[in-house]
Parts: sequence; structure tokens; C-alpha cells
Amino acid sequence: MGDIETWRSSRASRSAAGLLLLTLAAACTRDNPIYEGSEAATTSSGSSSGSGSTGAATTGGPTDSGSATDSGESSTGVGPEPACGDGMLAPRELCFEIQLIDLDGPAGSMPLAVADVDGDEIDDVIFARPNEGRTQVLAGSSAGLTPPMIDLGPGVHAPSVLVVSDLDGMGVPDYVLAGETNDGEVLLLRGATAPLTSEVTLGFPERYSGVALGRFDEGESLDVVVTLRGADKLIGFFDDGSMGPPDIDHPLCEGSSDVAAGNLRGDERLEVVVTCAGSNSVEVRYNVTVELPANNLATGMTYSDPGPATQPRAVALHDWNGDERLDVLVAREGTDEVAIYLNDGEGGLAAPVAHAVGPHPRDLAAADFDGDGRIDVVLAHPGEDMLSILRQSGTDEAPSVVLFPAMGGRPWAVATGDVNGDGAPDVIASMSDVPQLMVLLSNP
Ligand SMILES: [Ca+2]
Ligand SMILES: [Ca+2]
Ligand SMILES: [Ca+2]
Ligand SMILES: [Ca+2]
Repeated sequence: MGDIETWRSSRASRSAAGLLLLTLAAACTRDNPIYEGSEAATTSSGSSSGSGSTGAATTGGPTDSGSATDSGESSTGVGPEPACGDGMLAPRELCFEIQLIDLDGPAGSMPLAVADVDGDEIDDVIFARPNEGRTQVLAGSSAGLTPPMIDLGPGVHAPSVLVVSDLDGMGVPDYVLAGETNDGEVLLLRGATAPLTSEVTLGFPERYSGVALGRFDEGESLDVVVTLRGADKLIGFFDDGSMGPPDIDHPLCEGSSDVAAGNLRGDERLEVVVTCAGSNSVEVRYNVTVELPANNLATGMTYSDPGPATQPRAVALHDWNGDERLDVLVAREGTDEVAIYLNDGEGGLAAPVAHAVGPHPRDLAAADFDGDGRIDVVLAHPGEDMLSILRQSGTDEAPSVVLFPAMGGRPWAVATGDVNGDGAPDVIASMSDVPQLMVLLSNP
């Protein structure tokens, strides 16, 4: 495995503004290992804090007060090296300004998604509030996420999955919110901006574990596939967003936990990738035709995720190695790793390569956070109050890991998007033990 570094802050301050409590800090790391070894996983500060606002000031090591330092890094180039805080975007810089946003209401596990809800070409963050039955939006701006909080309307009691896209092709992002069905919770589909489009509720006697959107048929609109944890079933709604009875209903591997859709074979049809933590396996299901027979996504390949109880959970599809084919990125909750299943060029997957990250990753998202043209992965580690970023190094080097203490909360879900419109991907995490969002703005 590569180096493990811990993030450290160089300045911290905060100010209250209504519902918002912003805590600002700058984080910077280049190729400058600060902490190596597996015990880095225990270095998060403020982990015993019950409040989202107390950990921030103490987070970080004894660093310089200036934000533009790259301490200990020898300069081999001509002139000053680019550094965090200098306003320049340089490859291999991993720089963040942290926003902590306190929400009203009780804490709880908040699924979140990123989309431009208000049409200003800056990404916004949509999140569901458990126990309150509300879904809310914070709009992105040049300053990051800014109030006011916008209520989208009803949510579900115990939301577990939230995905956002323009389902009906009307030019407005819609959202699908899957709740746990123990209390008769349902799946909602609605437009994310007023006037709301149709709301559809679907009840299943099982818990939703994953939702993915994609165009599986010939219709113009996006389609929805859902994994049901209790029944280990894959169901799909392919008919133009109307969400009638499922068009497909197939058994899945045991303990299904997440689903992603993407074009693995480079043809006109989307594949579906499902993780099954209960049986340590990853399944690829193939779409046999765009003409909607009921056996779509019925068959495919099952890959044993090797190792003792890897518990593959969150999954995302990105081109990890730059060959223009989608690869499968899996967070192994059981073995504290990210498994990379490279696309074999035939739509199948090569044997996975595992990279150690922080403990028990529950969620992941991917983007090029350090501007070197290679995809990086951010993970949420609720049990350790931290995020970690696995970033690729040179082509022949192992990826390295940077650990980010979460400043007093337990990151439950993580997403990426550009919420300040500067072109650099930012990170948004929701906390489960405090009503708080954590935003990492790239390249301050
Ligand atoms: Ca926006
Ligand atoms: Ca690839
Ligand atoms: Ca990168
Ligand atoms: Ca940005």
C-alpha cells in the first residue's frame, strides 16, 4: 500500500449566521507524508465530542499559521512551488477549505446527492432528514453552500437512499428517495423545484438498499433500478418515469447493499453493478436489449469479492485507469479497503486490486480532487469520525491515502460536485450523530 497521510488544518475560525455555523479551515497536502502506518486511522480528533462545533478548533497538528506552506517539501523546480492558498491550481495539490453547516432539527443518517437544482450552473446539495420527513436543499454559490435552507417538501421517516437526476426529461432535476419500509415508508419521485412534478409512492415490504438511474430502454426519460435488501431483489421501472408496476423483478446475491448503473461494454445499453455485503460478491447484470423484455438485467456475472468477509458495500463506476472504459470501485466495509475492478474490455471485470483506506468505509464518491487527471476516491468512515481520500499517484506507484478528521461528527454519506462553481470538485458529507453537513471546498 502507499503512504497514509493525515490532513492538518492551518487556520480555523467560525461565525454563526442563522441556521448556519461555518467553520473555516484550510487543509493542504502535497506529496509530503505526515503520518505513516495503520495507526493513522486512530488520529481523528474530537471523536468523543457530542457537538459538531467543538472539534474544529483543535483539529490539526502543530502547523504553520499560514495556509500556503508545504513544510518539509524540498523544492526542485525553478521559483516558488505552487501551494495551497496561492490561488493557483497545480496538479497534485490537495487543498480544501472546510465548511461545517449546522442544521436545525434532530440528528440522523442523512442520504445526500448533488445536482444543480436551481439552474444557476452551480451544484447544489439535496439531503433527506430522518425522523422529520423532510427533504432539503442548500444552494451552491461562489462562496460554497449558502442559506437559506430550502424545503423540497415531504420526505420519508427513515430515508436510506437519495438519487437525483432529470428523470422525466423536463429539464428539472427530480429525486428518488428510498426509505426503509418497516413503517410503511415508500419511494418518492418528484421534481426538485416548484412546481413539483408528480409524486409517486411505491411500497415494498423490504428495505431499499440502493437506487440507480439510467436509460435502460428506448424511451427518452431515465429509468430507475432499485435493490431490496431484505428480499435480495433487483427491480426496475423502465417506462418513462411513471413508476408503475416494476418491469423487472430478479433475484440477487445475498445481502445486496448498493447498485450503480453504467455502460461497461461501450455499446448502447447500460449495465448494472450490484454489491452484496452479505455474500461478499459483486454482480454485473447485462441489459440484453433496449426493447424491454422482462429478462433484462436477469443474467450476468457474479464475482466473488475475495478475502475474509470483505463486505463490499458502496459501489461507483468511474474510469479508474484512464482507458475510457468504466471500472468498478467498491468500498469494502469489512476489510477497510477500496477494491478496484478494472474493466476487461469485454464488459467483464478483471480480478480486483485492493487498496487500504480508513476503517470500515460506508460510502464513497469519486472525482479528480488533486487535479492530476486521475480519478481519486473519497470515503466516509462513520465509526472513526473521518473521511479518507485514496488518490492515484504516478502510473507505476501505489495510490496513497489522506485521512481527514471529521471535526466532531460521524460522516455517514459522501458525495462530490462543484458547489462553488470554480470548476474543481468539492466533497460534501453528512453526519449521522450531529445534524451537520461537512463541505470540503477544493483549491481554496
Ligand atoms: Ca445551483
Ligand atoms: Ca477503465
Ligand atoms: Ca487525482
Ligand atoms: Ca469547487
